[in-house]
Amino acid sequence: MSSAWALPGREVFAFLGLGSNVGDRLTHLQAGIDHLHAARGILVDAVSSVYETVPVGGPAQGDFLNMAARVATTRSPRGLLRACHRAEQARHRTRTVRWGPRTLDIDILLYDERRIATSRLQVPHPRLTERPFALVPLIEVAPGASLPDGRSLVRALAARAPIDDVVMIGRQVVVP
Ligand code: A4P
Ligand code: MG
Repeated sequence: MSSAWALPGREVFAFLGLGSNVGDRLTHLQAGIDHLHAARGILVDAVSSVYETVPVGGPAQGDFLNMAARVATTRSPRGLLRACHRAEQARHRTRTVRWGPRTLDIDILLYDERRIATSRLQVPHPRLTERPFALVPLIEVAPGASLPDGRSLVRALAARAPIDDVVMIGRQVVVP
């Protein structure tokens, strides 16, 4: 039985993308997952493998570790974003340059097949379909999923082929 049943209230599934390219990257990712799982109204249901990826955009910076997580949540999209930001802050995330290096970034990639377009939150993440570093791990935890426009994630990834610069690594983050 899914751990989602432990949540009071109506839960939905959401999919998060995590990235780190500063310091002990794997520790930041695991801490991010642990922090989310400990937050009220969020249960981490599944995590992808961890991938080493070449930075896309921004200044010259170190390679990223990226991964994805499926969470069951009773939080609203904004409430979930707040929890993501708190988890980033717990890893002392700073924001200086756009797309600059970061200890931990947690983005909402998908939320219950919904399309959200506010000034603070766009879901699906607006650059998701351009980015193998987000799509490859996401497909591991959402293999049959589609975007709100009906296009499958797998088809979106195939459109980016050949996929370079996204390499699965051996060490893993675990579900708490
Ligand atoms: N925001 C809007 N929609 C969302 C969403 N779906 N999830 C807003 C999370 N946040 C969302 O984010 C800036 C603002 O986006 C937030 O205040 C939130 O209200 P941020 O985390 O402060 O900064 P950011 O992540 O640098 O911004 P942005 O524009 O979302 O960056 P991207 O597009 O996520 O790109 N290369 C590799 N290999 N791996 C990476 O992980 N990440 C980026 C960041 C660039 N290159 C990368 C990677
Ligand atoms: Mg972000």
